[in-house]
Amino acid sequence: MITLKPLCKQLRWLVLLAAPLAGAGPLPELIPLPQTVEARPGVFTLAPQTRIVVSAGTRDTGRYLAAQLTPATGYHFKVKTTPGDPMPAGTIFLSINTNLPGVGAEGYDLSVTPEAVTLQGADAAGVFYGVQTLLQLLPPEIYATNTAAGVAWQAPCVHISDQPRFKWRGLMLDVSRHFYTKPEVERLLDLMAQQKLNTFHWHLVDDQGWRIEIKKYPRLTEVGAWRAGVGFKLDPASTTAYGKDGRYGGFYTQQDIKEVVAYAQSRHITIVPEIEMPGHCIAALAAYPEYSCSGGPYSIDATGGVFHGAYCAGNEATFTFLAGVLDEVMDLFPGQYIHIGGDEVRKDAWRNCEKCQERMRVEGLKDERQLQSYFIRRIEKIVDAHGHNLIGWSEIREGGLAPSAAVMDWIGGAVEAATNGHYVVMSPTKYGYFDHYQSTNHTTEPHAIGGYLPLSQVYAFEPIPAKLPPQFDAQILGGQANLWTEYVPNFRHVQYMVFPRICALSEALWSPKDARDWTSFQQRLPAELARLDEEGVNYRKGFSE
Ligand code: TNX
Repeated sequence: MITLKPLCKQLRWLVLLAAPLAGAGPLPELIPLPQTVEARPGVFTLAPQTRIVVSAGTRDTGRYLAAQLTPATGYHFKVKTTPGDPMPAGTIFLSINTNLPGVGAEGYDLSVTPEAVTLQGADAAGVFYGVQTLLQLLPPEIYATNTAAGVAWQAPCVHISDQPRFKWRGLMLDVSRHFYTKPEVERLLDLMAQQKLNTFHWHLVDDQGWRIEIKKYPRLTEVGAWRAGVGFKLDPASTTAYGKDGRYGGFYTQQDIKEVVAYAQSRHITIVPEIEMPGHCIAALAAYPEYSCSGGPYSIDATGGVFHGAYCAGNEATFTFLAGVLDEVMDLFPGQYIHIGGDEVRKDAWRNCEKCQERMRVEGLKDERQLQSYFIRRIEKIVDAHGHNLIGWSEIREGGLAPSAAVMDWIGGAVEAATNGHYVVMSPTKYGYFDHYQSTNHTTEPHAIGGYLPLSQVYAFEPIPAKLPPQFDAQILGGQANLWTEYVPNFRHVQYMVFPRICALSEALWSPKDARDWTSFQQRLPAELARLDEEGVNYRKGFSE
């Protein structure tokens, strides 16, 4: 009988002999592709005694790394400020170095050698993104939620120098059409951070539901957060978001919001809250019909029809109400931008409203488009006075764009806004609408709103508009994808719509333009899908379209 012991010894010897002789291996399969990657010979091995050594500004990320490594390895890594004497083999050093050559904000320099991992970030976010890359260098099982036995926790030796191309790398989630719980939102933030995205646009209110507690106006959530059923002709069993009384819905308390904001911050994600106005506001009007032109009544209807409701632009009380709402929202969200919607405002109600018409006469506004501009400018003053900036959908340009506003372009206007000195975030329907189908064969897909957005097309997303004169490139902050959720009634389904398209988005927003290559992306994707498998993400299979 052959005993295993001598065989193991022999193998170990072979490995030791082979390691220094072997040349650098193939390039690691990273998404998004870093700015530069240089493969070097050898491997770094995680061992139970591996230490994470942190210096000023990197302790949180050190702890985050230790926490990420524990479930799969079963090791509890020490996070220390000194390496210890003697320095144990396999130390991971995290530090901030503001003078890294060729590396700017959110960038990092990562050097993996057989003895140590040295990760320097240009700032705290850079260290965090370097950690994401380090995790990708390890076997995919590192993402497992339970101890993975028999895995050699090795990372290939490399030198990586990396930084993002764009500073706004976003994803929008609509929690109005369907509601997702706080842990689900936090899970999405985790997954976004792994893709090096840094902006979560939280579409908190719309016609079908108001999802944020506003203490001054409690009916917004008492009434506005609930509707008779799941709606949109969906199977009632497709969701679990039912209240005790059987109504469909839910909302986040202000305490919830604070916790989600902190959770996002620890993952270097800024949350941009969206409070829709002057349209897409039926849920608010169901609670407070006095801020509409007609006085109501309104009820929340989720049949997927077209809505005609808008806040009354002639009534001063409307602005008092919205200022009260925004005051609380701005206290909760520390980020620069407050999104006020502004899309698809049906002007019928304003046309038939005496107060709105009177407002137009007094202010010298020649049509309802200018009344929309007046509305947004008034809100802009409220937002600016609190030290934030306003951002809104393409339509906020109607009737003249508010002076300090940024535009989120979904149906055009980026070039005009950018050349006039406004900041712009690109989220064109053609490349960034994750509510669209992932295949032309609808029989194999869950029912979606329509459209067709395959992975290859997301990958082709170029945020700088072709027609923009290059001197205005810096006005384009970046881009994002939007997940509208009329037909996405649960969080597993959210994952299905987001993954793997978010991987293509990530590379479009992070990697150098010239480095992008669809063939190479397809070759690297299976490794990413293996990571998603380990962490139990419900991504769409069959990604070749
Ligand atoms: C348009 S995109 C909307 C949303 C819908 C979406 C469906 C935008 C600013 N508004 O209210 O959910 O189409 O694709």
